[in-house]
Amino acid sequence: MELWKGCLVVMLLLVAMGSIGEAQLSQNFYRSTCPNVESIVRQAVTRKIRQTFVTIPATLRLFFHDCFVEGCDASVMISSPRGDAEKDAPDNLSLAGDGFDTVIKAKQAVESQCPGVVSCADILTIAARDVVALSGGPDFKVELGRRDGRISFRWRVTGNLPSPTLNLNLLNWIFRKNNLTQTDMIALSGAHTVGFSHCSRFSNRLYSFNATTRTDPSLNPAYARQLMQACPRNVNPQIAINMDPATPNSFDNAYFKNLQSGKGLFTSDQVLFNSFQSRGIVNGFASNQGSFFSAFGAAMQSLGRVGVKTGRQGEIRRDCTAFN
Ligand code: HEM
Ligand SMILES: *[C@@H]1O[C@H](CO)[C@@H](O)[C@H](O)[C@H]1NC(C)=O
Ligand SMILES: *[C@@H]1O[C@H](CO)[C@@H](O)[C@H](O)[C@H]1NC(C)=O
Ligand SMILES: CC(=O)N[C@H]1CO[C@H](CO)[C@@H](O)[C@@H]1O
Repeated sequence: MELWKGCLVVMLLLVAMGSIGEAQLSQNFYRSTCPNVESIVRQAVTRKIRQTFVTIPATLRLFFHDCFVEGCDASVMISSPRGDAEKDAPDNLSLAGDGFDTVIKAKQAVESQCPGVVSCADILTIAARDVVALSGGPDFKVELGRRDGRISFRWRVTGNLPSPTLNLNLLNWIFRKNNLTQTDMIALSGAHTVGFSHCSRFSNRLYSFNATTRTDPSLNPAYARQLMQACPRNVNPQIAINMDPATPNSFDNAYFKNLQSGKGLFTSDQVLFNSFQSRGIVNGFASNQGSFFSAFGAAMQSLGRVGVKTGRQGEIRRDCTAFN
């Protein structure tokens, strides 16, 4: 009898400890501490988009890069005088300043109403959802309660972000490492329906594909000519082109229709249609925008859970670009 009681007490204790130690994200995390956080961020993002469209792709990509390196913890936001922070990695050339600026402005707006309460990681998460919703995409729910990280190193980026030359197996592997499925990976790649790419990221497909073929034969020939015109061999490295040649300014399922006609910009885009294993999902998203939108919302929620710090881990940064 005594033994039974003892066991029960120990079990209850373990259950209680589990629920304390494992703080979780939730949709209404700031219900009592900053109830208007989502409308404050939405307003700041709307204002920023009116200044420049680049806000949309820049913020969305910033969220992806933040989550895949060190988890969704705003580590990518840290600026460093020595050039050794996460944002200083070679991939930074492509992280447009407007994404950082969006988060900084939204944080200022939030701080003026709820000082010291909302993490930069959560503000980036809300802003990434908002830019999708404000460009014609789905308006999905986000989970909140992330804490900001205390680590940001350039060398920690290496190998964690997918390169545009990856094949399907490697893409699946790198997303799987982040608890994301192949369907998540394909839906998230649909983010390439907005935004820009520098010529250097795909010029190998135009001029130096392999020993026998100069131009990647899986490129639509008319599209290949168009790309060569926009990106001649010795192009200015600053030049960037629309990734979705059909509807570059709206978040829609045109990306998947482009893949069906050989107009995927990167190898990592086109391979989603060219591989038998993933083609069915691409065709599904191409023929039904609603199914793409719901898969994208679900995948963004899973992306937003990657490596998060919660409870008493990390900190609530005052300034998103510096540790407290
Ligand atoms: C599947 C693997 C992925 C690869 C290999 C990849 C690669 C790239 C590359 C090379 C660029 C061009 C950067 C430049 O030259 O400026 C780019 C742009 C972009 N990517 Fe991805 N990406 C991937 C997945 C994602 C995901 C999951 C998202 C977000 C959910 C995303 C959002 C974007 C956006 C919005 C841009 C445009 C950025 C801008 O215009 O400033 N990408 N991506
Ligand atoms: C070059 O690519 C083409 C098309 O994928 C392929 O048929 C050919 O075998 C490749 N050649 C070499 C040398 O890899
Ligand atoms: C993936 O999920 C497992 C189990 O929930 C978790 O322990 C792990 O930390 C997650 N990995 C990432 C990168 O979030
Ligand atoms: C704008 C910016 O931060 N550029 C840096 C990107 O990273 C390279 C090194 O990889 C630096 O030399 C640039 O200054």
